Amino acid sequence: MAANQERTFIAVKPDGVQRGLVGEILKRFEQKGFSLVAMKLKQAPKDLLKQHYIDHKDRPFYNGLVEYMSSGPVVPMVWEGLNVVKTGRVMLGETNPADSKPGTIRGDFGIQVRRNIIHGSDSVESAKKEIALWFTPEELCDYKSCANDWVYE
Ligand code: DAT
Ligand code: MG
Repeated sequence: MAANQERTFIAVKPDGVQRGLVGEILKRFEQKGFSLVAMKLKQAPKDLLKQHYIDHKDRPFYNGLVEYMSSGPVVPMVWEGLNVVKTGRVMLGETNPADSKPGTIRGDFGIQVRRNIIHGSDSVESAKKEIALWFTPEELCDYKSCANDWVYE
């Protein structure tokens, strides 16, 4: 796999959808130069959310997190590009919006950790797992953006 074909899983959470931030978030990833590989609007079943956050199953906030994530539709998506996992996390900000710098999504639009607007994979390995959990292979589009020749040298 070419380095600029790294993929990450990003999801606008129910608060981000309800607050009309989907377009803003798409805009930031598009303008950065990353390529959209897949996207949908989905009312996620609790089983899927429990699996998505399985690493947190023993944390006190796990049940509340699953409730929040199932409280409305989410917008799962897959973005592709050089170092997209790490750069995506930088664009999101810290887990707690209170610790997130202005200019990041959580820093610009959120206040509390339980309403932090957006999810992003924390490693290439977890991105692979999350993409497989939320999308079928057929839903992932393989194409080369015509902008790539200008985004990359
Ligand atoms: P991130 O979403 O930045 O990867 P995480 O994986 O540590 O953060 O936690 C997953 C989500 O759980 C996070 O986006 C919001 C929620 N969360 C994390 N820490 C929490 C806490 N102390 N209290 C309540 N919710 C928390
Ligand atoms: Mg995480």
